[in-house]
Amino acid sequence: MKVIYYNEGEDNAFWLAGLRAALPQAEFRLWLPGDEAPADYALVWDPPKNMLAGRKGLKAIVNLGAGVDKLLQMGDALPDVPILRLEDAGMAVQMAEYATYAVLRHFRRFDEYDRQAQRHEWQFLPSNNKRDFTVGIMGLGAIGKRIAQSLLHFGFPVRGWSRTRKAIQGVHCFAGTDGLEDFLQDVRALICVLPLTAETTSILNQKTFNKLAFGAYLINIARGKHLVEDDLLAALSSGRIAGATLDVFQEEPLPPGHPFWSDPRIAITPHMAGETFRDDTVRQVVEKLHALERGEAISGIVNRKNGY
Ligand code: NDP
Ligand code: OXD
Repeated sequence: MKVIYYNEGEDNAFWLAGLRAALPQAEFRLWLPGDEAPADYALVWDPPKNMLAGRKGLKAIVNLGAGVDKLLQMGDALPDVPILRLEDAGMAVQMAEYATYAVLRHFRRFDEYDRQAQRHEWQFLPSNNKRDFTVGIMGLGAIGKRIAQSLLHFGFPVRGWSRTRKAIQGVHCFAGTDGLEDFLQDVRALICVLPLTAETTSILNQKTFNKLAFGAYLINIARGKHLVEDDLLAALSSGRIAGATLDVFQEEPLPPGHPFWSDPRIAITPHMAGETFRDDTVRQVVEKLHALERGEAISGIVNRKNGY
């Protein structure tokens, strides 16, 4: 089995060593521009277009991440073979840690206590009532479900929204465009963990914010293009949104001088909510390659029409 590999921004020697150790019978090679030699599989994260465009003989493409938005931007240039994506692969627990921390920080008013402490002020603030503090999760896939479990553990009322209806114990589930308005109604903290598709682009906009409880909190850990950044700035000015924790941005790295940097109500992290750990990823990729070779049914196949 011949496998070409391209993993933007990662330590290739480290990753290739892990892949070769886990699947010694395969020939893994780092793809370099001009390499048109045959390959059965391509393992990729953010590959240059000419790695895959027009390539013949591939059996499948494996995306070394959860989101396939960048890959699918290649459109018809992508070979017409199955595209597989990572499912959890160690990311879900990290995303749950991140989202839960952000919800708790806002719920327990830690940012306000921090600001008081900076002013050497010792003062109790009225606590939020958990029963009224509904958390809404947009996206109930591998990651959204894990986030829901984590928040349920702390006793939050949890709502979830997906494209097709789900039944998850303890979670009030909503589905589809028709279910969006009811899902958003009175939500106090909104977490976005949707894939970026034609339907979900710019979904975090003024209309969405207006449906939430006044003074709601926003957590976007999906993609920057889900958020209309000017609408967030306006909602912060009016008080409709009290604050936000953002891991992803329209432009990454977030440009110097971007208004988000200087707004104390916005917590910023550099797209680190769910790191792609090598060993979890290698384990999952090897399982998927084995299943493909044996012609077995496999999960995590991207539906190109749906965009995820
Ligand atoms: P999944 O494909 O497992 O889940 C996606 C969820 O979104 C599903 O519940 C799906 O509904 C729902 N969904 C998709 N389209 C719509 C729509 N139009 N309306 C309502 N719901 C919709 O993805 P993952 O949970 O693995 O990952 C989600 C995203 O998180 C990734 O695409 C990526 O962009 C982002 N991510 C970010 C990371 C970071 O470090 N910041 C790390 C990892 C992922 P249904 O269940 O009906 O299919
Ligand atoms: C992913 C990511 O989609 O890291 O895997 O953003």
